[in-house]
This record gives sequence, structure tokens and C-alpha cells, in this order.
Amino acid sequence: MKLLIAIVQDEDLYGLRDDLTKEGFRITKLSSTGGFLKSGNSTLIIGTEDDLVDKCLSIIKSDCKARTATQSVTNANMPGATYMSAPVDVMVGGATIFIVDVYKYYKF
Ligand code: 2BA
Repeated sequence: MKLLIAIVQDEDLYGLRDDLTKEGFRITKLSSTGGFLKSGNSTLIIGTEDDLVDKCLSIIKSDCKARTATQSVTNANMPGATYMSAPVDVMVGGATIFIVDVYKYYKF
């Protein structure tokens, strides 16, 4: 058994959640915050059998889109430009996924 930890953008969450549950995947959604943009995203915990991992990944891949977000970066290094901030575009997602082996799985 594998545990997929998928960090996705909130914009993709509802379609993805529906598609995964329709295909029989069990998911837990956690509200999370990215360390860099400090904006909300969603983390899905998905426990599944080894032979279903590829199917799960292909659903996530087709539902989660990369987007550009603008982040203000403060630059205090330039003389006379103390704490001026400049907007910088960063590409976010589709999805960041970690896959880990499940040592044991209990359901009581
Ligand atoms: P954030 O940390 O808010 O990062 C948003 C996007 O900002 C990232 O997109 C990346 O393009 C950029 N970024 C992040 N850290 C950066 C840095 N130190 N310098 C320059 N650009 C940086 P993604 O890579 O697609 O990540 C989307 C979200 O997935 C992240 O939100 C974070 O919540 C999570 N994530 C990504 N990689 C992770 C990792 N290795 N461990 C834990 N969470 C991760």
C-alpha cells in the first residue's frame, strides 16, 4: 500500500476531489499554506493499493493546472532602496506529490 501526499491549488480542488472519489479513491483534505507564497493551498492524503497509484497520478495530472502567481519580493540590499518591493512572477503547480510506503494500515 502507498500513501500519496498531494499538494494542489485550491482552484483545482473541487474537480479533483470529485474525480478521485468517483474512481473509488479515499481521500482526506487538509487546508495548508505554502511557505513561499504564504497563500492557501490544499493537501490531499490518499491511501491506495500499489497497482492503483498510476491511475491516481493520472487523475491528479489531468485535473491540476500550473498557474502564474505574483509575489512581492523585498530587496533591502541596494543602497538607497531600503525595503523597496518588486513583483516577481512564480509558476505554481499543477501538483506536488510525495509517495511513501505504508508500513501498516489499520481501520478499527
Ligand atoms: P509555496 O511554498 O507557496 O510555493 C509556490 C511556488 O513558489 C512554487 O510552486 C515555486 O514555483 C515557487 N517557490 C517556492 N519556493 C521558492 C523559493 N525558495 N525560491 C523561488 N521560488 C520558490 P510549486 O513548486 O509548484 O509548489 C507549490 C506548493 O507546493 C508550495 O507553495 C508548497 O506549499 C508545496 N511544496 C512544493 N514543494 C514542496 C516540498 N519540497 N516540500 C513541501 N511542500 C512543497
